[in-house]
Amino acid sequence: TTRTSDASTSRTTDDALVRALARALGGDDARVRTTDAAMEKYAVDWQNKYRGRPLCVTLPRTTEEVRAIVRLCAEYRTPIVPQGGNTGLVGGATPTEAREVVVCMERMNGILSVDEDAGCATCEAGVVLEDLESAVRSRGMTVPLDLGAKGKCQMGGCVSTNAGGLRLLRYGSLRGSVLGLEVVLANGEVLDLMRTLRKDNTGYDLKQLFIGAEGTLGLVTKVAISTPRAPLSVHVALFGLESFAKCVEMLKLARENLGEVLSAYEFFDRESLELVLAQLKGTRDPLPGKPRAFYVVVETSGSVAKHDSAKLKSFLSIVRRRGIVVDGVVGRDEKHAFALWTLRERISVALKYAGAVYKYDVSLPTARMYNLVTTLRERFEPKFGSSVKVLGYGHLGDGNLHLNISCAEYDDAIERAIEPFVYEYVRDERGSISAEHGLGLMKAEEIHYSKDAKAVALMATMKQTLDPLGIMNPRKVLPVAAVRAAAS
Ligand code: FAD
Ligand code: 2HG
Ligand code: ZN
Repeated sequence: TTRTSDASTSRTTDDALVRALARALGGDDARVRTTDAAMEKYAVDWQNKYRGRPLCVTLPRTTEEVRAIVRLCAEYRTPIVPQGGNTGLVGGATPTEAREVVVCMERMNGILSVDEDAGCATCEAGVVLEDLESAVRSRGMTVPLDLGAKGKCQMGGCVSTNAGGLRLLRYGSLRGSVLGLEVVLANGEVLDLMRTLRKDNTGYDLKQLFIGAEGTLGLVTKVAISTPRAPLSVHVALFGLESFAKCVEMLKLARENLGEVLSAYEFFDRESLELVLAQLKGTRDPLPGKPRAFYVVVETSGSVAKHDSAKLKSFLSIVRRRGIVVDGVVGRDEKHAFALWTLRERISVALKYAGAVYKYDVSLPTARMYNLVTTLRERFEPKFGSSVKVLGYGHLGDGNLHLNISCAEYDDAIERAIEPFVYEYVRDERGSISAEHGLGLMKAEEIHYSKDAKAVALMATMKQTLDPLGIMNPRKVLPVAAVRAAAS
């Protein structure tokens, strides 16, 4: 255990730590927050589902200050919760009840370099994704990552969750795009892996350990990322289809016929569209008339508009001729394309407005992906009727389903109907219980559904090596028992 059990000793120690942290951050009250009001936005997650009671919230400005915080927390055996934009969906950035020190990176938001020749950028971990995108866009480049939370999520948070998002189909995962990292380790040392090389085969690729580690192995303080040329021509089309099988059939045809210009292939079901239309002002049914069971957003990105639109046109005529799509619409201009994208990108925001939501982010064999949604609907219908809505949408081109169960309030009976059923279903399909959001607090104890015991034990050994005191984001990612076993 990292904390003493005696309450008064514990309080005295806590006070001493807070005072030491305040000194380390130059006595700036705004950067070591201790009141409930000042800590509120760091104590609760984006969905309002997870809440903790942190000892304090620290807002370092430099790597040196991060080092000082980590060293003090190690000295006082007090857990650290790294936090970026706090948009994570699995409770990974939320403190627990254990009086932890939140280290929020929002003040480390400097863009350090943008290199057009090499096609890469370096920045501090607290840079907001959209700010980095604007900075590189002005030089004709783009960040190979885009997601609905771009206005708030930070580069350090995205790296730490290995966020996937809407461009993964085009640019691959962050594991390929991140070129370098600077990390403050649990003992307060700085691990300098800040290179911008495309190729570097000197030993183990240590930065990969921190990509997707959800703050359990160290604190990411700087990021180097490749920034490809921004596409000169972008087209967006939205299709209405009658069955999920047709969405899958069309994906194959899109890969075949759009080839190198295909940059996104996203789907959502009618239930998702209805929720967006009901919850988000200014949204309109893209294909008014007969409701379709499924919608697919196809995006192309290339360098010659004429060439790309000719390809899209020919693709449209193929899918129409074969009776795969019922109808569709092509974005007339940037504004229209943006409106089409909104229908897909803002489903999670609409869900948040609609009440409580149980979220599952799974990888499954593409062709059978939607069976999980229909199976759950059948499970819910007799018991809960229409009070519980089951929605399916996601990154179809990446085999990633977002299964969301929306209801008025969180309810144990509903949760019991979902879990462990969903996890067992995914295990039996040899899928993954976390395609892109991570395990965080929500799924730390469920990792065994996707990883065997040996893999989990090896992860715990790595955790023990890098964080022997167990102060880096405890109870996240790995089961408590596995971490304990590795420590003994
Ligand atoms: P946080 O939520 O603050 O933290 C996430 C995790 O990383 C936590 O475990 C935290 O402890 C750790 N962490 C944060 N910063 C650091 C750091 N500097 N060093 C070490 N650890 C750190 N995800 C996708 O993959 N694809 C999507 O399409 C997508 N869309 C989203 C849309 C919306 C509207 C929302 C709200 C979320 C979405 N997400 C998506 C979830 C996704 O995980 C986050 O948006 C993003 O990756 C988290 O960044 P953040 O800065 O908010 O991190
Ligand atoms: C998306 O792709 C995000 O929209 C969020 O990953 C998914 O809220 C969700 O379940
Ligand atoms: Zn997603």
